[in-house]
Amino acid sequence: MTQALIVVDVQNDFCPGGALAVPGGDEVVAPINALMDRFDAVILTQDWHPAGHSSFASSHTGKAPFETTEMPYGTQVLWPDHCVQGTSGAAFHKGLRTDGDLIIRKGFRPGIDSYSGFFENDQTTPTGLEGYLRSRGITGVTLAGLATDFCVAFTALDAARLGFAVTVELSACRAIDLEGSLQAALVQMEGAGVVLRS
Ligand code: VGL
Ligand code: ZN
Repeated sequence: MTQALIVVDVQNDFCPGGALAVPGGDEVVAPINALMDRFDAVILTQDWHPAGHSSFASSHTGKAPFETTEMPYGTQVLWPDHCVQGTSGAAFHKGLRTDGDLIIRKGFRPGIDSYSGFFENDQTTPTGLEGYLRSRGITGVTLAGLATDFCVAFTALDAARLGFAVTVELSACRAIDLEGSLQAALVQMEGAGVVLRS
């Protein structure tokens, strides 16, 4: 089996001091760097929003971060402004190895968020990652990065649905954990056949 490591959103805004800091977010850097050499391919995802993105609470009058709103594609959590294209918050953590094969950007369409590296939150608009993996003959993916309960989980669930063998390296992930979202994500991933490694 040809195996890819997918490194999810290890960016400054998700690390301590960032706009949407995930507790312990920077602790994933060293284990992820160490994992990279064990894979046939290394792909990094990068959350990459235009200013004024529709997933930002600041784009919705009367809304605060971590409240939700209804979008045409379903319920959307509203976030603090984060990972704005070209800003230091959108850059990868400075300690992260970026000598991977592909960087896939997501969340760049103003009206739609994209947690998964495969499909945007309407679950139909593709990023192109599936085609890349298939044309390289990759059949198994291992995921690590930020955040366990959002972008890692959505990417894992899409990968499983697409027929890839999926492992999540939990020790190289950290969660946001909004109102039980971590536990819910773990249950969903297990139900989808994702191997959760601690
Ligand atoms: C993420 C919320 C908003 C993530 C990205 O990387 O998990 N979470 N944008
Ligand atoms: Zn985002």
